[in-house]
Amino acid sequence: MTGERIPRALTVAGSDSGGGAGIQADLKTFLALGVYGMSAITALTAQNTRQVTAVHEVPPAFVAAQIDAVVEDLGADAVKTGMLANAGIIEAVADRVRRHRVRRLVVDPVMVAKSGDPLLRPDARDALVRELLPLALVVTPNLPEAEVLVKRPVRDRREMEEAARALHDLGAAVVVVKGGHQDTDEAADVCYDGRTVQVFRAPRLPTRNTHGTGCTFSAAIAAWLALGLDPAGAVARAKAFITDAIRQSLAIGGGRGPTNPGGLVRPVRDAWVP
Ligand code: PXL
Repeated sequence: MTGERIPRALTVAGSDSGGGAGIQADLKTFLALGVYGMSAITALTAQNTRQVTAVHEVPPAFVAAQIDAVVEDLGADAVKTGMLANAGIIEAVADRVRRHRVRRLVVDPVMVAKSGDPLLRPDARDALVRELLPLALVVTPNLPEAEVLVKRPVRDRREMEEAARALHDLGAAVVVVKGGHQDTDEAADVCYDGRTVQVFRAPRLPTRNTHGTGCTFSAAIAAWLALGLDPAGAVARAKAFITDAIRQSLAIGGGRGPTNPGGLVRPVRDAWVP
């Protein structure tokens, strides 16, 4: 393949040394969906399935340099953001998104790891709302993140819909409030595009190995946008992809094991194993 026809996606996110979340999950997802993946790393986390033991934040100017390097040469059909760590990095990323006129931006407003460890400084929440939401084509908060962003409880379907409308009013074109943290038999996500509310449903799967779920989901949306789908089509297919990745999640490590975006790639390996 040459040039323009190769779909390319960039993740601007943190590194998870355990390989289950962050840029590692994103790049695996891009690969599984046939999209060329690139990364601008915002922070290093020393992390496993149990906990985050250390965080090393990258200077904002170096995050910007990574984005410039890849966008000015390789180009990006879609960009996603994950862990952004602090307000300085958020401002640098927003500046680059504006400067490079990134249109297909997926913002995953990452705040805490599955282990409960913080991934965004609390004083950076306002910067996320002010700087990045207005640039987002799609934003994908889970329930605790939605509550922080709209500053009120988000528990049931009605409150999810209200939060989606509020986040749309704050500037995000399409809002997906994810129902994974609900205590229901289904994992139902509420999607609002400024006109209609759509609900994307999947069965709740009986596993505790869901480390990396949000990263994999938002990366899959970015991949499908890079492949040319509209936001609703990208979200629908990403929902199916994350459900499969959770179904094939891996019971490794002593804590919450990772989702498996590579699950569908395994038949290729199996074909080569003697
Ligand atoms: O799932 C959120 C997330 C994002 N980015 C990094 C992470 C995690 C969760 O552990 O480690 C780097």
